[in-house]
Amino acid sequence: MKISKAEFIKGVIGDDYSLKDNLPHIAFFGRSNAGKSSVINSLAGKKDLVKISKVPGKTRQADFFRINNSFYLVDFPGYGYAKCSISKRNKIIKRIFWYVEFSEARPKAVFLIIDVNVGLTALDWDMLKILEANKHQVVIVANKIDKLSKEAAEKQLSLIQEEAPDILVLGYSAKTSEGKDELTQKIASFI
Ligand SMILES: Nc1nc2c(ncn2[C@@H]2O[C@H](COP(=O)(O)OP(=O)(O)OP(=O)(O)O)[C@@H](O)[C@H]2O)c(=O)[nH]1
Ligand SMILES: [Mg+2]
Repeated sequence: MKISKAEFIKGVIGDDYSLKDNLPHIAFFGRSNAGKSSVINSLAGKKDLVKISKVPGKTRQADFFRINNSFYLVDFPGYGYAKCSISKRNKIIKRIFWYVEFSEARPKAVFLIIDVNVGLTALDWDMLKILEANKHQVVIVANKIDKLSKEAAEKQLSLIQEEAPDILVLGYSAKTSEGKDELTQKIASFI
């Protein structure tokens, strides 16, 4: 698959994840600042399909992007942003959990974006557990590999893979688009 068309369709704040066309969803979850929005931009080959910012907590709603008129990439707000109020953080986490557990718009797969330098945090493990309990297909995308040397990136990726042996871990860089073909093919395999 090649991504030839990417359009912003809808930003959802409440619990309405239903979109009339019934196209499949692929969800992007992860800590704030891990690079979810940047990964979507790089996959789409568009610099500002999704707004990103140096200030964490940029994505406030679940943004639905229709790809090639055939499926959605869904960019969720990040969890675990320390400067966000506790009630706001809880709201975001509740919303994500609701989507994962109860929404009719069940995603075909969830791509958990992490920072390759940070690895899997306690909040990521909470998320992985709830995803597993609800039998979701999950792929871990270790983003920002451009920040490490090739050797350091490989070492860090194998450490993450050892920690989560049952889940595919892909290295990625939203900055250089390294890993784009592999990630695109993986997404396509779930559609
Ligand atoms: N070097 C490098 N920086 C990246 C990469 N991906 C994202 N960034 C930077 O990381 C910061 C956060 O990126 P976002 O895409 O906004 O992260 P997010 O996960 O969508 O964050 P929230 O919307 O707050 O949940 C920005 O300053 C990006 O430029 C990458 O692959 N390499
Ligand atoms: Mg974002």
